[in-house]
Amino acid sequence: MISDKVKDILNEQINKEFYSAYLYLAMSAFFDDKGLYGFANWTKVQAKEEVDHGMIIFDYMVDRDTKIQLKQIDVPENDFKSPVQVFEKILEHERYVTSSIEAIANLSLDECDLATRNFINWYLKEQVEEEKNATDIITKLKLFGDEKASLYLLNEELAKREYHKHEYD
Ligand code: OFO
Repeated sequence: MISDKVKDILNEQINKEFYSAYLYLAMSAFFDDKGLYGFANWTKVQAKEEVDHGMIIFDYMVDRDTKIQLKQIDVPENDFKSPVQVFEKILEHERYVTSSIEAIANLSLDECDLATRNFINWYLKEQVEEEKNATDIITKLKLFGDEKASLYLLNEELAKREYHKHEYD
C-alpha cells in the first residue's frame, strides 16, 4: 500500500509533468511565431512526451489503488527571447524535474515503498537523457547559433524529431 506521503508526492509529480507539457507548448508557439518550425516541432514532441510521463504515473497510481488528486496547472512562461535562452530554460526546468524525481526516490525508500522506488527508476534514466538533449542543443546554439546558415541547419535537424508514445518499460 502506498503511504499518504508517497501518494501526495506522486500527485504533485503528475501536476509537474502536465505543467512541463504546457511549458514546452508555450515554447513551441514562440518558435512557430518566429518561423523556426523545426524548433517548434521539437518542443511540441517534447510536450507530448511530458503528457505520457504524467499518464504513466497516473496509471501506476490506479494500479496501486491510490487516490489521484489532480491539481491546477500553473500558467507557463510565455515570453521568450531567443533559441538559446529557451534551451537554457529547458535545461534549468529539467534539472528541477530531476530533483523532484530524486525526492520521490528518497521518500519511497524512507517509506519502505520498494515498488515505487523501483517504478521511479525509469524516470531517473529519462532525466539523464532529457538534460543531455537540452545541453547538446545549447552547445550547438552557442557554437554556431549566430550564423544564420547554421541555425537553419539545426532547425532542419530538429524538424526530424518524431513523436513515439512513451511507454513504461
Ligand atoms: Fe521533461 O521530464 Fe518529464 O519526467
